[in-house]
Amino acid sequence: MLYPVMTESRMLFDLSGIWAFKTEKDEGQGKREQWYAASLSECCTMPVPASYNDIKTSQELRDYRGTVYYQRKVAVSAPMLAQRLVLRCGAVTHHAEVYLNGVLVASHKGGFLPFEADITEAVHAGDNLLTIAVSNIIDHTTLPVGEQKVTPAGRKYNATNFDFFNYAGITRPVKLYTTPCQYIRDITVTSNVDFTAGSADLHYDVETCGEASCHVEVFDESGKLAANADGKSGILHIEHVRLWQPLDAYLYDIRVTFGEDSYTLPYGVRTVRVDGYHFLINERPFYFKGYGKHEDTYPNGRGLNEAMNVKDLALLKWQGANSFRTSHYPYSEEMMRLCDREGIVVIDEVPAVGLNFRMGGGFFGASHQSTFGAENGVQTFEHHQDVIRGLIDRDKNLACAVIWSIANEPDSTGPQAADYFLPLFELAKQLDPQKRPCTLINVQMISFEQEVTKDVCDVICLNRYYGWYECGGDLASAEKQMREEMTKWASLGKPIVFTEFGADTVAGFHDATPVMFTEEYQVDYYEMNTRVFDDIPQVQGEQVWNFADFATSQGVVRVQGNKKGLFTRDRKPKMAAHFMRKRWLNIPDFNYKK
Ligand code: GCB
Repeated sequence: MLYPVMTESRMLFDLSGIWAFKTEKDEGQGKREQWYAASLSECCTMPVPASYNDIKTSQELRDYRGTVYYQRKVAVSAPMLAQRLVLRCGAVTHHAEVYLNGVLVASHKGGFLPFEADITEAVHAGDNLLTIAVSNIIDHTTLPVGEQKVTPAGRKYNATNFDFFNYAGITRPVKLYTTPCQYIRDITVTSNVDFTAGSADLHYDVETCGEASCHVEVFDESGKLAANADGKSGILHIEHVRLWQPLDAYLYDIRVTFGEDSYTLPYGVRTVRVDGYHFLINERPFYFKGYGKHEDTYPNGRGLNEAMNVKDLALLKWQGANSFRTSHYPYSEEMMRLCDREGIVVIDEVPAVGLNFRMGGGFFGASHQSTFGAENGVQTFEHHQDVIRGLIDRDKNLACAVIWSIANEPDSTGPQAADYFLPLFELAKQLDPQKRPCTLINVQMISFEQEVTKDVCDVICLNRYYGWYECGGDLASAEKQMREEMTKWASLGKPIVFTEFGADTVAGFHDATPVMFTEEYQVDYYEMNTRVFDDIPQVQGEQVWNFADFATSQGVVRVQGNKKGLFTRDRKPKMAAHFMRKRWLNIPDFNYKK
């Protein structure tokens, strides 16, 4: 799916701004009263994009469960009507119904991927009424997974089966764009690099609608033509290719012309593959240094915050890091394009979190029950396939995306789990034109012996909390146990990346002896963990949990949110941020472990 851009043939309108907003008094009220058919009455203001939860002050809105309505007028001019007109939502969390002039033009399930609707026939000149109904309901059929529950006081609520606040709303930009009626629908590019000759062959494939001739040109960053070809698919040969490298990004512009339509795709040329226990980027062993993150800022919630995205990457570079994981859902296209431009390496994750009723349920709010059981278990398989399709379709051309993560910490043990996950790995492999490595993020509770995906994971990704959930406050025992477990994983001979390890730390808590929750303990925790990593050749990366403190649902294990950040929620470094900075500045991006 192409990201909407302005070209000489395409107009682009960003509908970000203040929209009218209204919550329902009881379930289904909006539909019953057809709120989408006329201007909303008794509504309030709401920014788009943003999660709505923290924008006002009431607990009612913060903890709202159900459907809300967003509305605005969209003035359409004659030049827009002369073309094909598309409405595109970057992400609406978690379900959207989009109405134009009272008519349903799109509905979409899943809160973290884009969708669009051709509205050429549905608009007219002048003002059009655009309404988006947004539901935040999570249950056994959604990703992430949740459960519908009722408080003792009788309030229905979303019980999350995951450790982040269930932010909702129109969280990414809503845009209108035009194309000629014969248009470019999609572009797919893969590359073969000849490292000896210093050249590359880019295989391209243009999906179009209509009949016209197709021409493709590649420009380097100075605007010089590097290659060109005719036809909807073919090969573009680039001499003296400049590769996209971690922290040294280089993006070519691939300009496709099809009849009257044109589209420019930024594209980084790089290769990625696993060789033994090395993770090779451009044939050199890469060492992952970085974080699990969240899209989480105040008061935007999960709403796109481009200033913070740029800031976060600046802090990442300041720390000597080179990568992060999009835990636990696909991040905005804007962030991914930024990573492509800045050379940040990304483990790209689908929103498959909470698939672990048997073990996680009670901890975050949902119930303990059989994860894949026919009656009460997750019913997400089809949707899981959809989000894998959607993510690969969206990010397939990005150089920054180097691994697909199929799920975070699922109940990946037993034959039912194998039946569920193995086909998903196959699907990702089959869909990805670049055939990137795939992984599943293993939770500490699923042992080496139990893990059913370890043979199909190209990279072993482990979330481990030795010294926190396991042997908290006793780092000597934690270290002993961790070393014992690691001998098993190392025996696989595959690259191992620690995708989570961390300790809750309240900024400003100090003690002369390292006590849990103090900044001193967080430093000691990281010191112990990284000492173990350094002793194991197969460990090819470390991503701390978490980049910054973040919002969660309330509970006795969370102190105004999860406090495992190296940075506070407003991005001030804790002592451990300086510790990791010192460490990472001394670890090269390539060839750390021979
Ligand atoms: C995990 C989860 C992550 C939590 C983290 C924690 O294993 O993957 O979502 O936030 O632990 O802090 O407990």
